[in-house]
Amino acid sequence: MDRRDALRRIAEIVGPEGIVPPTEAERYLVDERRLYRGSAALIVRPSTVDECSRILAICNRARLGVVPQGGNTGYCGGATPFDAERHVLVVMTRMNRIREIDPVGFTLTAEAGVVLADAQAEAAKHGLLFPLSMASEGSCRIGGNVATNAGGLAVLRYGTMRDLVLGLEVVLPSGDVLSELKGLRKDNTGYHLASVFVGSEGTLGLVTAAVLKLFPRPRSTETAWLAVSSPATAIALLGRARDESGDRVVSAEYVSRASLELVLRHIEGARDPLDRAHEHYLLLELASSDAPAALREKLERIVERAAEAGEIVDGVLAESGAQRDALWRLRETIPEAERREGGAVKHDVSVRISDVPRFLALAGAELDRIAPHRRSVYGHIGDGNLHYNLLPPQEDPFAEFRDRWGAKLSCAVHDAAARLGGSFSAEHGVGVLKIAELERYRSPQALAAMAALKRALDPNGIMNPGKVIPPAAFASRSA
Ligand code: 2HG
Ligand code: ZN
Repeated sequence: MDRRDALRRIAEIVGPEGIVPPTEAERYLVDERRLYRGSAALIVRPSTVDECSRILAICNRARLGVVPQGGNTGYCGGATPFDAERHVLVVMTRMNRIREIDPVGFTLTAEAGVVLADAQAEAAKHGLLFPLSMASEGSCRIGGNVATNAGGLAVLRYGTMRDLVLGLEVVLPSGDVLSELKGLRKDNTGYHLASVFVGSEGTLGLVTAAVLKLFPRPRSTETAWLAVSSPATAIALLGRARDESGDRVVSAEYVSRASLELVLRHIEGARDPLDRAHEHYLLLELASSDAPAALREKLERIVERAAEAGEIVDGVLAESGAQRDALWRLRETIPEAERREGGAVKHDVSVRISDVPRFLALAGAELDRIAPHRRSVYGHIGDGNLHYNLLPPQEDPFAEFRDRWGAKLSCAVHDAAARLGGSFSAEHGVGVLKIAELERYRSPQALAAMAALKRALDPNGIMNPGKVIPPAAFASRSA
């Protein structure tokens, strides 16, 4: 089948409602961070699994690339098409049905285009919790969460998306539909195929639906904004809180003074909850099915003991839902504040939790040798995952700083993580942005295994071409 013929047939399959006209293409072709401006031969929004299956079968025959996209909130260009002749961008937003909720089995079956916040709200309607949570939850979609193995703010307690997926429905590159939506808690019948697709960033198949794990909804939540003497004490405090609360900690987010200052400067209504400035903060949240007073008492006791041990220098406990929201806003708007400051060279590293202080010392010393910069360090310290973001010295233009120093600085940050056995991408994935890092930091054995998997499931290389797998590892036959 020739290219034009294939594109015409795909357009017929989705019908006029499923075609994105060129006048509306911009929002799908430019990524969240505005790092890339892509191009595609066709942008379609299918509305059924059957349509997806027929589209992929045609692309496979005509050797057209298929680029899946959910909410387009990714950080690494993984959902951007890059070929105006041969890439079909498949936007999943019309497939947004919640197919089933099973309150006895604690599961929810959602299509790929369901907005994360809508899945959370549906669970809440039934008195249940879907715990995946992040600043982009109002626009990111379940399919993208699966494809990138999304992390976010409650991983410490509930795990990443991989831990929350019980099964998937996936359209394979051939157009065949792999349907594994049984929602079983136990099923050791050969390979766990869903796991292969979680985090594969659309390079192996098109995720169309997922069975997700739900949890009992906590009856009480307590939140504290604590100034700590160092990141090491933040970790000690987290250990204490987990232990003394009976493992009720849901989130432990580190915020450096520099990051908070960006928020105070750029985010309307943001104010420092403490009277004096401190270098390091921990946003700690506990949740449980205890009565609210009991959980509050637990948190107060933890804070008291931590203060006695010198771990906490100052702090506030949220007294209301509104205050809790205000504290979270200080953490969640850091990326927006960085953007308004002019931009940052961003990193998403992880190390073992106990190695976080060593990582900070190693990376800091190395960066000081390379170039003058400002650091905005924050993130999910409870997962050993920090966003170690670098800004130019005040008044210097960001673009110049990025072009001159970005690559060197990033290499130093990633090398520091690698020296401690850490990761260069803890939760944002690889996409197109971090392929060189994948080649540099993952072992030849791991790269070969990934390429073998790719060739086995997608022999014509049509799925999200040019993403994740380094071109050298998958040289031939790609779309
Ligand atoms: C967060 O934790 C996100 O806020 C974004 O993962 C991190 O913008 C960033 O560097
Ligand atoms: Zn993050």
